[in-house]
Amino acid sequence: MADDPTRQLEERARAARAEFDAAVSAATDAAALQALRDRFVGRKAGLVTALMKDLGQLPAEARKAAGASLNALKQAIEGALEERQAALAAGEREARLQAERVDVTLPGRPIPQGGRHPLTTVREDLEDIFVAMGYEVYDGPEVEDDYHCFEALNMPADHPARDMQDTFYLEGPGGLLLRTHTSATQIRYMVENERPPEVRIICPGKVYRRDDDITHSPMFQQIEGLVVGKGITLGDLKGTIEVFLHRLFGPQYPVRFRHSYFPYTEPSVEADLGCINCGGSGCRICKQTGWLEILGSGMVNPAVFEAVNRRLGRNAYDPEQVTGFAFGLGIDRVAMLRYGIDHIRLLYQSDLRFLEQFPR
Ligand code: 2NM
Repeated sequence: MADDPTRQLEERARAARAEFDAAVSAATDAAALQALRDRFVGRKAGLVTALMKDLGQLPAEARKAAGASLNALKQAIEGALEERQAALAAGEREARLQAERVDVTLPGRPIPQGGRHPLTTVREDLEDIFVAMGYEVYDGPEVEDDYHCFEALNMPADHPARDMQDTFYLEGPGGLLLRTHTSATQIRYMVENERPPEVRIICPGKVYRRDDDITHSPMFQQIEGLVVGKGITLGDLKGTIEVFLHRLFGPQYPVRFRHSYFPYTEPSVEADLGCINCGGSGCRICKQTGWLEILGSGMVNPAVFEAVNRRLGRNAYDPEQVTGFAFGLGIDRVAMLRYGIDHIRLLYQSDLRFLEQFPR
């Protein structure tokens, strides 16, 4: 009986099944499952495959039942392998979901809220005041040429006023430089104006000078205004400046005008405001004078109109027909006065400890 080949085959099948059952639940990855597939049902060396090959040695009457039983074993093994593979895949997926779990109930990370730079706030306040008076805001390039920055403003190459506006020159052709005042842009506007001689503009922007101390920076910001037309007078200038300063700082401060000199205006007038720090009694801010120098201004020098006319090749701004007034002030200076800032560099260091002190 022990030599009965049918019994022997059944015995080998049982042993294979027992070994497989133990091994399949121990397999924990795809490689282990493939090794089991090779060992039990592999085409070349599979144990069950070998058993099937040995069916031929059985007596014919036993072959059919044994064959069916081996087929069932093969199917059971393949089914178990697939099941185990699915279970491993499900386990991996579950582990990944757990690992990548997001707690949607956690509070959000706050996004730091930015705010307006004090220079932006002041520039926009200035723009609002003049836009309300009918002015157009006009931008121009910071890189300019000698004509727009100096020559048209009645400052020929040997003019001493150029010493106060020493600037930065670009290398290369064209004689380009960084503008020292936004008047350069006002000249540009007059040259490019489609409806001369009527002008009512303000030009805010960055300007550059060879200057560097606690109240001066090599780059600072200016706003300049220009009004040109028939019958514009010094009275218009004074009224405009007084209304402007009262809207900017408050109507409680006195405004006074002093004579001054600029090559591009005649007469030239500086405007002072009663000190907003001490109310006029004298302090460190107003250098004990009770007054703050706020802006320079004047009636446009006819030489400026003539320089523009020469460039245009026609008498678009006829000095016999039109007059104008202009003014300029530093945005940095207004910001320093308004917020009590004692060093101009604070405005350009992007230090949040400084910037966060300003209203959003
Ligand atoms: C100032 C003071 C006085 C000024 C003059 C001109 C122009 F283009 F008409 F010639 N623009 N800006 C001017 C006059 C600027 O700033 C302190």
